[in-house]
Amino acid sequence: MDIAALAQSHPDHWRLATPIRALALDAVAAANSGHSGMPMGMADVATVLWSKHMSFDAAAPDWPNRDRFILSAGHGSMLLYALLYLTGSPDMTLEQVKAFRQLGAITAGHPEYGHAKGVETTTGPLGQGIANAVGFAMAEEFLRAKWGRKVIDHHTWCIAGDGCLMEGVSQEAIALAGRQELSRLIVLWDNNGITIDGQVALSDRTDQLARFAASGWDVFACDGHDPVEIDRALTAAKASPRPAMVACTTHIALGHAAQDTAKGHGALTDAAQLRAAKDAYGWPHGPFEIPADIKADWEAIGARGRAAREEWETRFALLSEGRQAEFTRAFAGEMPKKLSATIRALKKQVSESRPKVATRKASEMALEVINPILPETMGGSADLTGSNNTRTADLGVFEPANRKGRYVYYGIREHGMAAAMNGMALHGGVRPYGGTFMCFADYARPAMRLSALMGVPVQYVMTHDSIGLGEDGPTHQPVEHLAMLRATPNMLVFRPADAVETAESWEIALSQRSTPSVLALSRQNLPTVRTEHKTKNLTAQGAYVLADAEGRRQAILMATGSEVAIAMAARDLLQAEGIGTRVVSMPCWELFEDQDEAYRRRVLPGGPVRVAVEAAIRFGWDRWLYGERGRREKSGFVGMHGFGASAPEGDLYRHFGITPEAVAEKAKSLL
Ligand SMILES: Cc1ncc(C[n+]2csc(CCOP(=O)(O)OP(=O)(O)O)c2C)c(N)n1
Ligand SMILES: [Mg+2]
Repeated sequence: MDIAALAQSHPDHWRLATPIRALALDAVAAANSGHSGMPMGMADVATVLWSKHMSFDAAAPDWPNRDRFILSAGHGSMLLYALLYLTGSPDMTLEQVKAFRQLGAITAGHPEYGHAKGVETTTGPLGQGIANAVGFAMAEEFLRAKWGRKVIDHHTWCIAGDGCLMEGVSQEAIALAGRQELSRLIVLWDNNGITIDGQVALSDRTDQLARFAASGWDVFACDGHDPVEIDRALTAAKASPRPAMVACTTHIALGHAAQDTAKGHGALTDAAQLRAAKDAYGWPHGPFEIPADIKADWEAIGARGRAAREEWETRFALLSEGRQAEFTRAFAGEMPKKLSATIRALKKQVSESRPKVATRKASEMALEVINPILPETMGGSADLTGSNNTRTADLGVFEPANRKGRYVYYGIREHGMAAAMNGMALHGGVRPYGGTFMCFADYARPAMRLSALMGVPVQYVMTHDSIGLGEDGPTHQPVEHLAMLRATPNMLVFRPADAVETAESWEIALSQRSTPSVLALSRQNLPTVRTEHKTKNLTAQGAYVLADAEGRRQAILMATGSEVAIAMAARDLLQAEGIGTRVVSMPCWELFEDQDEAYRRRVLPGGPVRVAVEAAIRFGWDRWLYGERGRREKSGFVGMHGFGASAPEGDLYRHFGITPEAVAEKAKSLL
């Protein structure tokens, strides 16, 4: 690679691109860790994109109509930090760049949503960013149709590396985007032929252009170091009526001794080699030193979109006050005031009519009243619509012919669905929820984890939540999934017992602004256990006394979801023998943990024996059995001890010993 020739052929461009490379080298060297090669390879593409194509105003990183930029190859975080610093993003100071990867800095090792403004999503787990980008582009299509081009009308740009395209989730994302004809989505592939282990050819020979084209994309290619070619490719990609992929042929760690090698992927910290690379660029400046004229030119690029943003604000101000307030409410993730009253009315009706329905059906009943008053919800399912009960009457189907549709057929793509929902929620103005069988939380898990890590309020509707699903057998019966989900920080896991708790769970889940939720819902019908209407949302306390002991309290039965009715029946057996028994319904452990000591003590006083009942493994229950004033020798567990089996539901509950009789026996054996 003739660096001098590159520099001479387009000096104005070179002058802007070089400081990105220099900052990446300096920051990685200062941290003595990180990834230098990717920013050095993609600096030219990024410079053309940010200076000529991307619509943004660096001074207003929250402008709702900005183009979104997603660095899916998150290890190249210094590319993004350098761009934010150079363009003058308010919180990206040079001090922050110097503190790259240090505790408390906004310049985390991989871009983290919620740290630096301008970081649209957390990336680093390869493949997530490109799948998020699909969700961003879906949200844009929906909102453009809903609010009109004067309010929402922008592009979603994504830089993805070889690793992103190798990850399986990328195929789910690409196929979904192709089917949805997301013409505002443009993926720039850093085609450098290198990953950590060496050449891409070690493990892959995919024709990526053919692959994207086969999924319904328009594909383009350019020399990723030639600004004229890059500009031409980006212009063509923007004009394409389908999602576009631009293969940018680049050299990893351009100009460094490690160029075009796997060594160039990581931290290039050798001082002499670093100096030599800068010399090759014709960059005589010291570490972190950016000449004022170059910085000023970059800041002018950052201000390029100011007029567009101000015009947008003027247009927005012309909307009726009601519409402005509605837009602001939806983007802030606030619930309409009507939500509580709507849920209360449903609860009252349910506790009076006492239906015997599956909680997945109860969830549909809740969504039937929620969706009409919450116009920002976008529901969906990974090909289990009729099982997850996620589609309600008024939603319409989101597709190219109907961008106002609010129901997404994600196909059999749990991971792609979860990652797209993250993107939709992060875009703002949309409240996504999506369903699958709870067992397949495993397939969605990497993106679910990021919902929690980023603090985006996505709702996961996970039906068929135990052996209670019956004949489909152990492949479909979650046993360890509740434990896995409960172990995830910043995630609310609801396992409601009946239609009342299900409605309450939905109200709480939707009221979260920075916490995702899982609703673990039954396939099988369950009796209504909340037969007395209470206006208060009892699920909000996480656990509560559903039925108290009559006479001296000798036993406390703790249960969730479908096993609450079993605990109630066990209580009848015990009370008949004169054993005073309390039943505690525990629909959401996390919320119960949040209650104060006095409340927890009232629900779980010391003294009585304790039996936990849940058709899942025991992992986690010891917190409630031994902790909270409980005692090891006075507590027992009735639930699963291994995988399930294929049989009718009733036979399975008997086979695995999860019955009222077994619970009563367990309690008596501890007295
Ligand atoms: C899901 C996931 N697996 C593994 C990694 C570790 N990892 C980080 S970068 C990388 C190689 C990526 O190759 P490529 O996208 O081509 O990046 P380049 O080396 O070209 O910068 C790997 C394996 C990761 N970040 N995420
Ligand atoms: Mg690569």
